[in-house]
Amino acid sequence: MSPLKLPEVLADKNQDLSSLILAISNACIGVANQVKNSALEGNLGVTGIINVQGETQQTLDLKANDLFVKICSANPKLAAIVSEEVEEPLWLKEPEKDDFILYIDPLDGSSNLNVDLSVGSIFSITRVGSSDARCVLRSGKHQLAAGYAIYGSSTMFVVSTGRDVQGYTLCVSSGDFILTHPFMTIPKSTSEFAINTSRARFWKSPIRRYVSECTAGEAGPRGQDFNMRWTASMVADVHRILVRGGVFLYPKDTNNQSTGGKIRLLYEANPMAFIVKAAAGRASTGDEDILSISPKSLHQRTSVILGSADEVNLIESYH
Ligand code: AFP
Repeated sequence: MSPLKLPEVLADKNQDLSSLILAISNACIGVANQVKNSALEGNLGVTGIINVQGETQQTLDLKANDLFVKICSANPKLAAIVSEEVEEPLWLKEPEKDDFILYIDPLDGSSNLNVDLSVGSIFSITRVGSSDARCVLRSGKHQLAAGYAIYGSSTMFVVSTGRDVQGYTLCVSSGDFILTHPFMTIPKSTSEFAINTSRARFWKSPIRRYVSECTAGEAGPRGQDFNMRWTASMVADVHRILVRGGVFLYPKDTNNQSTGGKIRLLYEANPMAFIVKAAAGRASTGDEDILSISPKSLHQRTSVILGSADEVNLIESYH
């Protein structure tokens, strides 16, 4: 049997949703090319513009955003796009029942670009709200589909419509996404964690306790040695967790308390929480399920602890 391609797997699903997912996958192929050619085309480096997050935009952040908008806005059922790079929602039409809203982080981990490390794109899709069609502040429970592309040693597109998670690898010669990682499942337990330890002095006691117990190794309370990885791209860290297990932590700490954390809720935490849950993992703030958070603002940030279920349960119990 020949290997399945993305359109074949989506063929028996909701046609409107499938065609939007296919448009997103095409945008990701375009972004993969932008990333690969960035040094040759003079696209490395910053624009000089500070985005709504107060962060310096990289040239490719904007180019990737423009590509998503160009390709996805041709979809007749897409009413609005919410992007990390744009302050307000981009309305494409008067929203109608059954239309979609697309949330994107067009290029996650873009500080990795100049050093040739993995970056990615993250997306989430909901329907427009039934009571207020122009309200894009929808909790993660309303997601119909979510996924990411990772631009690493290969380009992969990982997508979930809620029941399972399927991973496709871009075939460089044909330009097709081929199903290479069917039914991705996060192992329940792990001995690997991911956190930026340079922030240790800001951590609150539950995180301090968890990490110190892991680093105590076999002689400590966990009775086993742990490994640590941090790539500064959530896509790359979550992808590793989907493939071999682990836990990712970007907690609210005493330094980012006023903003609620670092990771953006609508286009980073929600889609990753949706995927992780569909892959048998868990995603929490430490105090509550990420998918239950009612967003108050478009670029809201949140605490994120996600990955192997046993570890997330343990960290939650420390809160
Ligand atoms: P960008 O999308 O602005 O590049 O941010 C990436 C990110 O939000 C997330 O992907 C990483 O896990 C995190 O930042 C890394 O943050 P630190 O640089 O604080 O470790």
